[in-house]
Amino acid sequence: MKKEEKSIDKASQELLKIAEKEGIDTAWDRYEAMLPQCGFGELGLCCRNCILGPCRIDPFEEGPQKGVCGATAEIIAARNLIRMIAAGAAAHSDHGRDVAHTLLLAAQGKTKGYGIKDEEKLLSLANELGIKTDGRDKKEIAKEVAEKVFSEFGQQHGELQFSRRAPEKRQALWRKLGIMPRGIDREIVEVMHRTTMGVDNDCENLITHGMRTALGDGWGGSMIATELSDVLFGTPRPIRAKVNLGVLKEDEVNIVVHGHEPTLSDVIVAASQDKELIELAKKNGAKGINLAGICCTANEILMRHGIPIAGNFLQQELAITTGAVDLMLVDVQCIMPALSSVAKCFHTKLVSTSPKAKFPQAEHVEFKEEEALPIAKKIVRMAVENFKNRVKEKVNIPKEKMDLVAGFTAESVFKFLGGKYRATYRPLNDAIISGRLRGAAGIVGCNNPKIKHDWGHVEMAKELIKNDVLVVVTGCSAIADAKAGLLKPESALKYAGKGLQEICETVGVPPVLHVGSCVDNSRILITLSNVVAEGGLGDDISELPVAGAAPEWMSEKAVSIAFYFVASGVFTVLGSPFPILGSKEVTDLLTKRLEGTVGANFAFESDPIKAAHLMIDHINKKREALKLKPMMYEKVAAV
Ligand code: NFS
Ligand code: SF4
Repeated sequence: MKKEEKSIDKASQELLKIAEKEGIDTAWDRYEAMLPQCGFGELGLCCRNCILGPCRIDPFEEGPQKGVCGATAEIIAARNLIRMIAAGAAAHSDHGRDVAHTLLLAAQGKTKGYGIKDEEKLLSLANELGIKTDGRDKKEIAKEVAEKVFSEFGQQHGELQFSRRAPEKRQALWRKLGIMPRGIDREIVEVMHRTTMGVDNDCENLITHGMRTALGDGWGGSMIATELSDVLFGTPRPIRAKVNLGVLKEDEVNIVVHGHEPTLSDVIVAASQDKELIELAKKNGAKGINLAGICCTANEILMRHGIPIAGNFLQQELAITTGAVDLMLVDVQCIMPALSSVAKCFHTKLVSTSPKAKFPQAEHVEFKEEEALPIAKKIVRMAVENFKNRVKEKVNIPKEKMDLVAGFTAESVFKFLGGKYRATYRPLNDAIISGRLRGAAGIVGCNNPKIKHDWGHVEMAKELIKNDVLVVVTGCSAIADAKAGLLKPESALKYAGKGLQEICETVGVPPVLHVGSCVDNSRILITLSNVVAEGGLGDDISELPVAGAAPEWMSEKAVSIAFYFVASGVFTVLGSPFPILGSKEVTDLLTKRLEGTVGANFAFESDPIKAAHLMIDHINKKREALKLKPMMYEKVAAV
């Protein structure tokens, strides 16, 4: 593979050249070495769930069609898929649990480094959760909020609190279908039970429970992570910042934080601004301390502090390859085990911090919320002290960096659209109803060397905004678009259709709105519910002219996200198919029949332009069903 075929991003291309010269393996090389990848695995036809096996079903129908226990392709593919949902939901939800734990400690005054930043949000959450607020101390309220939220994880019956935010019609449908989540952990455990040897052997029944589990992520674990992070670290507001490897600085100590949980990254922001440590950096010959992020933890501190982003998932090894990173600290999720060997080629210190995620060759500095700030300072000091070990000749920082605006939320975007004094979705709904906006789309998820880096995200976003579809983005997708300049308000003039352009100009927002990390996909669910509640566009999410996509997905977390969107009624297109194509029945269920139950299907399409048009067609279909006006600026095709 030539470097131009690996990534559309110039900075990444440049570093891939250096990696090749220096003999450093990257994910692209390891992917090529892995080819051809296992066909059974790709199609979802292998099973290791018991030791009668491992078993595999022959897709050409010449060899065995059943596992030793008698499991068919249908059973095996569905079981494997919902185990992916369970893992993804567990990752998001455990993150949410940790944020709740931090809130509890902060409320008890047991932490160094955290407080309650958004009191207004704390109070509104307390009201929603039925917790008294009148005349009470905010710490007492926060304690009760944290305890209430904790109980949602282990709850055995009833319904998750935040599921009430969904339109009533949707809630009723979930109850009717038996997919209203009861407790976050309970649904995940039940996936493991149902998929162990000899339990649930009906692929439709398995997928149905998969949806319930995913809903427990989207309207449970992830939403808890987002809401409580806003309380603890502040609700984001529109903010300017910079993105790409060019944000690293030749003359400063460069610290890169990588992973997911804002509990760590937020306090590192504070430590990196510590006067004493900055003085120490200067004594060591650096001009200052420069902090940048990779992956979702980067999005967390970008949204709340405007900290620059060094790159997305496929740039983690490349960041170290610049030779300019003095310390990379990681917590959990999406951290390639390969990082330790790349770091060995440079002076870069790799520091792991979570008891849940250790790396044999990294230094481990365990992070504890109780001692957050002192630990963060210790790590920053390690970086400062490592600056002198940087080898000048090995430093290659690409020039590329791009301006962006981020920090949109379900609360702030539409405060914006409604003008300064009105927090209302009316203008957004009206823009859709009048045909100025066609609809909206969420593009989310990862990078994957199977698809040219960033190309899937950027081309899809461009095609959608060209067709007057407002785009909201999260995770590594947001970082891809940011690097391509799509998160600048000016990009509306360059790329957006006339209707969307008018809206962006009036309100001063970019045509692609960055709403946060992957757990912040919950902000999209809230936004969709608010749009329904505002009125004029039907009474369920499945009636809205909206669609979702994950063009470069790779993580199990993306499977859970995709499922909670579809189960909430949003048509969702994936760049790579789920590993289920070996089962005709499961494929048929997911791509054709789910619409009959939950009101939305999946589609698989690797070409981002074609995928965008699947979304546009879907949006048009929904506009027609709602009998909305024709698009304002669309020429009627000549007969
Ligand atoms: Ni989401 Fe974030 Fe990126 Fe994918 Fe990984 S960082 S939680 S999983 S790779 S978008
Ligand atoms: Fe094979 Fe069935 Fe055991 Fe899976 S559960 S490994 S298909 S015998």
